[in-house]
Amino acid sequence: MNILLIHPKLKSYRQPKLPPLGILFIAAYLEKKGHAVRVIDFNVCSKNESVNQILKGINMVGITATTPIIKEAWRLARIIKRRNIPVIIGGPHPSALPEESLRNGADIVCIGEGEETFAEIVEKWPNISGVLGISHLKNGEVIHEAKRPLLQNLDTLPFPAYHLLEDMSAYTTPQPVITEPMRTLTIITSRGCPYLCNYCFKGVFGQNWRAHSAKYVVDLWQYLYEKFDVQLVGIEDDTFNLDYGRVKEICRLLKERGIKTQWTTAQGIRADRVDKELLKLMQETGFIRTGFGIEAGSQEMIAKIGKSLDLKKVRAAIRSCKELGIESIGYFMLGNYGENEKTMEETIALACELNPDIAHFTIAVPLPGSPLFKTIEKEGRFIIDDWNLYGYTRGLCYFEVGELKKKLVEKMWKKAYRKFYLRPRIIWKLLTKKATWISPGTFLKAGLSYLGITKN
Ligand code: B12
Ligand code: SF4
Repeated sequence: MNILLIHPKLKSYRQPKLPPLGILFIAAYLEKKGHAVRVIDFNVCSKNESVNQILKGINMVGITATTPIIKEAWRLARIIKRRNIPVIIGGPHPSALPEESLRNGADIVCIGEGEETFAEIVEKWPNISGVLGISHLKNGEVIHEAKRPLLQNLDTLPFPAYHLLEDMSAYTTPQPVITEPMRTLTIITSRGCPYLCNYCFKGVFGQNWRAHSAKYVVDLWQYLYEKFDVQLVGIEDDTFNLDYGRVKEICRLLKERGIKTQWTTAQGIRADRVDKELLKLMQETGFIRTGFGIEAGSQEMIAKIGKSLDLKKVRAAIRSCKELGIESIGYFMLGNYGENEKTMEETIALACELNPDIAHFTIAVPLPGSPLFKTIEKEGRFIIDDWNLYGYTRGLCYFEVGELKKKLVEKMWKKAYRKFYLRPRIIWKLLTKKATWISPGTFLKAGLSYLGITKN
């Protein structure tokens, strides 16, 4: 079959441009089964093709979607369906709310991991009843087939089909504003997470952490380094360092094979599963920057949001990064359930005390399917219902509950950025950083929007 896989354009705000790994894994799996696959990432697509040209000879289309791109996915699905081509939508958002996508243009929704599911749909089409892990319409009625068990051995998956990316040079580093541009590709080395943060959606990869072996990871790394001349590898795992021994082994293999890339763990690593020795080893293999998901300013609030993280270990991890010269990014969240002005002040104070190189403050987003969403449904009030606006970087408040009001949360968000960044030593640090001057316009724009002076 000729299959087209699409990553819809994110239109409502700016984000780093990273390869759509979900559909790249599916593409590789389908290619291995003998199908011809094309991938279009509308976030970087520069070709000027008509819809007819794009869809010529295509037998089936798959579209990936998170919440802020789901409406664009539906728009594309409706255009494609007018040509009688079946459309499957998958990814986190439709996995949480499958019926909604079936009512808006999808023939089938894939819930959870998509490699085996998509391959089976292709094989059985149009007799898809009984395919595990899908929802579909039968005579206008929604049918939810049984769940598909998660893949047990991730190493059986072929490498994501990076070779199908139409313009590899268009992808940015995970932190484009603060990083000098260089050939970057991202990888994901594990799936699932055992923690229980209330704002997180876990309906795709579940609760059990499954990882590619160190050998698979370094084979992939070497492939990107040698085949595509990658200079920076961005690890996008939720919890890359859950297994301390695996990280050590990855570093050992990187050294042994002489792979000379820089690398980062921008999504964040667990501060409680890293120490100076490991960070040093990582640094020796090109590791330059890491994020830490800290989220709240007191141990009590951290417990309330289900995060399970010892702040003493966060302090130690950031101290080690500073001592070694590894750049650190602190992720902090404001306006989560159970917060008030005092707890948000504590978060801002902790950010200033820890003083990572970069602090990101986000307002809690009740992602569909997350525990937070369910709590707000029961106890609070959603303020924003347009999925296009669901994103952590906007500085918008999404819900009100108890004493937690929109005005307060948005005020605290602006205060957080101003308090953290408008300190002389931080301004000096930013102004003396080479990356600031590579694209001063972008830097200024981002700065003004984060300080609440302009819109994102
Ligand atoms: C890297 C990452 C990013 C990167 C960008 C990724 C990209 N290329 O667009 C950045 C930092 C820019 C980012 C931004 C955002 N992200 Co993000 N991100 C991730 C992260 C950590 C990894 C994504 C990834 O590569 N996964 C690996 C691949 C293999 O998994 P996958 O994409 O889910 O694909 C599998 C299945 O979903 C399914 N599938 C996917 N698509 C399709 C399509 C078809 C047809 C089929 C059959 C199956 C299928 O099969 C795939 C293989 O098994 C995930 C968490 C996670 N572990 O997945 C969060 C996650 C996807 N992000 C999330 C969110 C909320 C966002 C933002 C809204 C936050 C923000 N900053 O504003 C934005 C949205 C941006 C956008 N363009 O959509 C949520 C999404 C929840 C939701 N309801 O949509 C997640 C799940 C985190 C979480 N646990 O809450 N993100
Ligand atoms: S936010 Fe990160 S640590 Fe928390 S449950 Fe989600 S993936 Fe796990």
